[in-house]
Amino acid sequence: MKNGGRTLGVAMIGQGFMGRAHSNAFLQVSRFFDTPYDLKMKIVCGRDKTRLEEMARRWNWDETATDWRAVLERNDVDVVDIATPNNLHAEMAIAAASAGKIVLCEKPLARNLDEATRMAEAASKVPNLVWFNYRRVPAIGLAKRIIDEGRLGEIYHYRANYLQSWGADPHVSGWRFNPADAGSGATGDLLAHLIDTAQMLNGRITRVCATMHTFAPGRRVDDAVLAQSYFANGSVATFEASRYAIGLQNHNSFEIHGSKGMLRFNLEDLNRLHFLDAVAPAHLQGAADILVTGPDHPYASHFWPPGHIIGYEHTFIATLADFLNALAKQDSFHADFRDALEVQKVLDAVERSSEQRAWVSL
Ligand code: NAI
Ligand code: SOE
Repeated sequence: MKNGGRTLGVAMIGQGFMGRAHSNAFLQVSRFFDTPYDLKMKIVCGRDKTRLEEMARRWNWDETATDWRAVLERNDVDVVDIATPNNLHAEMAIAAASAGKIVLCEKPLARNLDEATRMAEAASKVPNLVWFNYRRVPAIGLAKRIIDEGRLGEIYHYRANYLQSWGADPHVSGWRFNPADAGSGATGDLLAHLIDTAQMLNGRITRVCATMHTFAPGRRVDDAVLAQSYFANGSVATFEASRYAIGLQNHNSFEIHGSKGMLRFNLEDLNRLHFLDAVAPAHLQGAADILVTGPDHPYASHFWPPGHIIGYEHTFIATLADFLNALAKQDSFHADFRDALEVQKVLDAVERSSEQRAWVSL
């Protein structure tokens, strides 16, 4: 923390995968970044008291609670972080925003467009963040810089895949397979990330034509989704997200082709970005394999010396650091609830397109 910073009391709801990733970010942010606030990890909130106490001990939370509504009434809680299944995001975020708290929420923002619209409206009155953490992968930040510098020229193709395989296990279960809890399957879970990254890098999506598919007999959410799209800048896209991509575990990737070059990224090798400069002399052309750990790369000065690679958890730390700095300066922060609402509009169009077997305009 920089001298003279204010203290923010944090309460986090949810003690699963994201509960751990966020706890780590709250703990680490001021170790890697100068932050304008001192974060106090006040309360971790969930349903299982025994597991909560173990979680609090391990991750340094002061207290535990099983009633998240009571937590919102506390004056020593300034920030409410929502890391629960998708069905709880709307109720919790709207209540937290109505209580005047700073609201952080996991993706997808909601189960559907109606919930997302109400959430964005409620959160418009308070500082807010959505954990689209892949925006803070340094290589994706560098991709954004390369595009903004005009080094790809006119964009022709945007191609992105989020390919996992755990859904193909016939014994797998949990809230992600219940439409009432999750909203959708691969669409809300994985395509949401692809759309957020795509709209950040390449602008607004204007039309989609999609197919959602379920492989597992009796399963009520989609296992895979395929979508063709147009962007406002005239480029065309294909997106594919699957939980049945046997052989791949967390293959979140994109390739972008423009008149002056190409970019290629894969989260399973997250420290690297491939860039082909098509303006270079023909005999020198070939994709450069850039190790995005500095110097002069996003976040590099905050983590380790050049060549000392970072991991998944750093994307949450960097997201939080950017948010706190924007909050102190009263700057806008992205991705916020409005950005996530724009993602939800695309997901809604994807669902309608798949149902109607037709192109849908946004
Ligand atoms: P999880 O199943 O590991 O954890 C969910 C937690 O919510 C559990 O601790 C559960 O006890 C708690 N919970 C459920 N109902 C509750 C209630 N009524 N009150 C309080 N706590 C309750 O799920 P995971 O993977 O952590 O996912 C949570 C959210 O994070 C989802 O929205 C998911 O889409 C998102 N997510 C985002 C990721 C990212 O890349 N940004 C990665 C993984 C998940
Ligand atoms: C599971 O499919 C999951 O954990 C998603 O919920 C996350 O959003 C994604 O980042 C990784 O995979």
